[in-house]
Amino acid sequence: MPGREICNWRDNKKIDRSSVKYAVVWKPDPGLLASMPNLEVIFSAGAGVDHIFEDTKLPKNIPIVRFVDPDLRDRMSEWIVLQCLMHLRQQRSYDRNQRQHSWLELQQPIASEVRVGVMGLGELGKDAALKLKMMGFQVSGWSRSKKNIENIPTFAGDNDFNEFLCQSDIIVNLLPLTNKTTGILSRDLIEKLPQNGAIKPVIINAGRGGSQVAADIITALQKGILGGVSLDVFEQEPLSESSALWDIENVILTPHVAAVSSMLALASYVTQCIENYEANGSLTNLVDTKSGY
Ligand code: NDP
Ligand code: OXD
Repeated sequence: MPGREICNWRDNKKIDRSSVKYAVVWKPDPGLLASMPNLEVIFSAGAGVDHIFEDTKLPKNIPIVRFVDPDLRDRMSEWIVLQCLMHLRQQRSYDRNQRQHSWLELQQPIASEVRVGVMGLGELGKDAALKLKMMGFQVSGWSRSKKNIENIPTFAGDNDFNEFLCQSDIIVNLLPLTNKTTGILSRDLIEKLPQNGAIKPVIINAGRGGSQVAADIITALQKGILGGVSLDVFEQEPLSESSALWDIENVILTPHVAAVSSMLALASYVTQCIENYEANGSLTNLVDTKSGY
């Protein structure tokens, strides 16, 4: 953005705070945004905005814009499809067998025998659902408001939740972290997943760690109620070295990298948003502070 001063807060904390009009943030220091009296727009450097709402001094009435971009979407769908295939094709078992030099064929369902339920049908969930469908999985989705997606049955709200869970062998969580979604991946949910599917129930979480109850997941894995999990996000990040999750068979862990924001894509997105805002006052992908996403 030629002619405009751009500061990295971490490098230059002496910056005149009253000169800041736009802030692009990821886990901002509490109170930092409130100390900028002329701030007009807050941009989240990621799709999620829970990291902004954690600031108890967050100024009210300043619009918050989420990061929505094909680059982020495609990265997330790559990770989700990969995880579904890892569990479908029992890749962890083949890895173990390889280490033991064991030539052993495992019984193999095909994707069309496996039902995947995607929680959250927003920018990321919808794309993941469509790409899983393309791979042959039986895909359905659940969101707050009802969606119409071709060839994908959809469920909405609390009333449909149990019906949605009962027909999902693999649960993919792409919900934002809000009051309503905190702890949703719990024993209660796990017990509703079918035990008679082509594979044992699997949970895949790339939404937020606060949505999963790790202790319930660990117990369900140990009891064989869950067949496996893939977790990219954790209530506490980095995940504690002492967490039992690291060593459980068929647990796939990644360090919050399912879809990392590309700085190039983010810069070009924010530039475009600021240009539109200054040209006609309009902002897209605005966060609804009431619902928290
Ligand atoms: P969106 O806001 O576009 O979509 C959110 C979806 O969740 C919507 O379909 C919404 O329903 C649904 N939803 C929200 N609350 C509820 C609820 N209480 N019950 C049912 N459905 C609900 O978000 P994105 O798709 O862009 O991103 C989703 C999340 O993914 C982010 O918030 C972030 O936490 C996570 N993320 C993780 C990354 C990683 O690397 N691990 C990277 C990027 C994002 P409705 O459509 O009706 O509003
Ligand atoms: C995001 C993230 O919200 O990377 O974009 O978690």
